[in-house]
Amino acid sequence: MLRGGVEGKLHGDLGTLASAWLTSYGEAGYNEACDISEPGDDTINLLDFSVFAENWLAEMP
Ligand SMILES: [Ca+2]
Repeated sequence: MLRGGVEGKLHGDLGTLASAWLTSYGEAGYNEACDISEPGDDTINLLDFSVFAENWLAEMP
């Protein structure tokens, strides 16, 4: 599975994260681009939201 860094992933798209929320690899709705926690764990959960929120706040002016 490809794993990029956080850069370029989920750029401020909360809806994308929400639609994949609490899914795991292979499940309907799973979106690998949302697995942004490091290391990735093939599940979209609070760890990913935490990374997302940090990036989101970091981008605010
Ligand atoms: Ca994850």
